[in-house]
Amino acid sequence: MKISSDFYGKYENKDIKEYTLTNTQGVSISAIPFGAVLTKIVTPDKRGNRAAITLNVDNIEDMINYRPFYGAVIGRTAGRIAQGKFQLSGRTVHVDTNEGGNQLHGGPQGLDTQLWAIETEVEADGSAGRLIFRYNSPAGENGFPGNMEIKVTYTLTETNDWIIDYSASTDARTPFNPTHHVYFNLTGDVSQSVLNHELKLNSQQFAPLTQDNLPTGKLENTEGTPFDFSEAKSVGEAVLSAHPQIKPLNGLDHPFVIKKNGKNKVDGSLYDPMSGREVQFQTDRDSVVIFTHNEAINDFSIEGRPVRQYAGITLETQQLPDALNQPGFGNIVLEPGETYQSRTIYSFGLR
Ligand code: G6D
Repeated sequence: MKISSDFYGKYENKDIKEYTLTNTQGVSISAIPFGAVLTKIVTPDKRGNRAAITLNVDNIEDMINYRPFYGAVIGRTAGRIAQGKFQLSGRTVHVDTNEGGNQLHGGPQGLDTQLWAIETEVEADGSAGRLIFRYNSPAGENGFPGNMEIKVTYTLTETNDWIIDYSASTDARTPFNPTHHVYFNLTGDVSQSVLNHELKLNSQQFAPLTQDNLPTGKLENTEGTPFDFSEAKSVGEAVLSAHPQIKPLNGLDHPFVIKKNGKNKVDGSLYDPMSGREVQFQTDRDSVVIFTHNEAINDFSIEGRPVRQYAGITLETQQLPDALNQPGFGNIVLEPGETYQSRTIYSFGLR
């Protein structure tokens, strides 16, 4: 395991470095302290050709100006909070809104817009390397109560696992439901779409959305619908369907409830038959939001090329979005004295 660092860009007059962990299998992950943004994952395909398998902007300016969330840590709460409000300890909390009167992905100054402290570490036996990010989010930031200490660790192992560990504490009751917004494109070429990727999910229920992309609060069975990924099938088969939950969005942007099948079991996988690359994931969270990058983007380019529709797909593990306002979606409130802890593992392989 090797760690290297290089100049990436400037933020508020500070030099921002990009840190890269590279294992002896030719897999590497890179990230920067701004937003704890994962700037690249490189893996070999079945012919041994290494290429980036994630969707990432080219520079910090595009991250700041357009905030596409590519590769960023999302929080304090992932997804949307309806009307930017919720009940907590018997009162209504109003948080800062940033999308049509709702709060999206932690608000206008979400965790993806903050400068994190970074430390690096390599296991003495070389079996793993770590990028450790820390950020203290003050009470009132984006309208949330509680001073929070947040730590996110990216570990790359010699067995090709990328492990994301989140831990956090607060000095006042506050919601916390972070996720990671990595987009995968396993072709290694972002000018290709992900529609031929095969997705498998250990899920039998999804959360339908309102017109504002908020969960309606219901959970529906996937069986017999395009949302059924219990057997691997192409992303395109779902995305291009005429289903009333899919057609208006031009694709998927839906939470899937993960059916728990014990510890250390795979919760889902994404496979690209052309390159042979596969990503399997496992998580201790209850759901995964699958977003298929349903629009082309003209605001910025990647390596000089426009960003096409379906350029990537997310596997955003989290508790169900808008849980604060949806009875039955679970409790995401962190108590003072408690330590929040969660883990998601993405494992890279070939078939
Ligand atoms: C998330 O669910 C949301 C999308 O609606 C949003 O557009 C994207 O992040 C940036 O996955």
